[in-house]
Amino acid sequence: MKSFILWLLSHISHMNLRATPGRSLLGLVLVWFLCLSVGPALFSQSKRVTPEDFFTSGEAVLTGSNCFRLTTPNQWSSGGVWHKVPIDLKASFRMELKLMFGCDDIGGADGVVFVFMPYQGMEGRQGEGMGFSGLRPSLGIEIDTWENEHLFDPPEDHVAILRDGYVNHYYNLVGPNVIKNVEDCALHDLTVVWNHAEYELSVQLDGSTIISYTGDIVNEIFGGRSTVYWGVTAATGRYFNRQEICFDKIEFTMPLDALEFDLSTIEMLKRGKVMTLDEMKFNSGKIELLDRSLPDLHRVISFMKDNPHLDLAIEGHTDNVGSEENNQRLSQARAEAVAEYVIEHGIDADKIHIKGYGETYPTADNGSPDGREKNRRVDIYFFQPRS
Ligand SMILES: [Ca+2]
Ligand SMILES: [Ca+2]
Repeated sequence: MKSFILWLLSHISHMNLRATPGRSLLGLVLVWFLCLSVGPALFSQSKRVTPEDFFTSGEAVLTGSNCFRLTTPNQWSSGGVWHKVPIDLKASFRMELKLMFGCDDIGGADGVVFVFMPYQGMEGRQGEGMGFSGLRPSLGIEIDTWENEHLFDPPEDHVAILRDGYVNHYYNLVGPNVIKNVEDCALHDLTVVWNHAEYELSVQLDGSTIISYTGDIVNEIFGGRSTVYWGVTAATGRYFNRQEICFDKIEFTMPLDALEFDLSTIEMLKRGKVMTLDEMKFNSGKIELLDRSLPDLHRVISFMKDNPHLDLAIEGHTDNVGSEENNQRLSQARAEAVAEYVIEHGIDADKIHIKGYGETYPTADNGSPDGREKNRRVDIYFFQPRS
């Protein structure tokens, strides 16, 4: 559907240049209608996480390919595992993990908290604090396995959504909700879903929704800051359990216009380095942009908006299938397709310089399908125009 819309957009923009006012009006109405029907452009990315994505605090240690022990089965143990890269609450996400709460139901403690907070490297209090108490500002999803009567804990294992490091249920956002015993030596599936459009945070344990909270977390808890770190903390006190976590999968649904190049790429681009847009590929003989090219295009657009003093050079290249002449035309048309998309998204056409190089600059062997795909590419670089 999206490629169809892009195709139509590119044809309509040609139409607007050449057609009568009546037809271009029809074009605009069509664009408006299509934009309404698809809603905001989104980009989904699903990622398996690896231990290198996290750092640990306290007594947490890596124990398997994707698992960490958070606490030892000893008194006053605590540990945390934190994702190194923050997430943006302006985008929706889904995280799948597995938690082990220990083997001792009657005498085991204290529980695990899934935490969002704007700072890295802080540790909350042990025991009933579960490594979360004292972290502020913060949002926490607790799975508490020990009843502390003065905190209004129910006697059963329970879940609640907490804020600002307060583990007392008098101050919680939602809960406490009683759940079945989880101190059974087994790994339990925990899924945390943030629906940015609905402001809804929901939590599933072993496939059932156990708690959800709807609220403007960014403004009400983090004072307008949407970029936060996330991690999991756990602790023991006078009573204890071995508590573990295994990470499985993180899935992000970013609005396209929230995408940016990473910092090292931005530095490289500012220095004028030529970059091949890895995802900017084309089907053989075709000029239409593929859906998977859009995230990189939006990174280019966002870079240009942040660096208005720089111009953009777009260079199209092809493989060696077909005649040289045809490839020359094709490479020019591909560079133009990229330019059109960027211009449609608010970049001044005067700042864009396009050139097609045909098949003259291959970067890979045209003898293999992989090599040919690599050669059907678009290179870009930014430069300071002469005034
Ligand atoms: Ca229990
Ligand atoms: Ca407790």
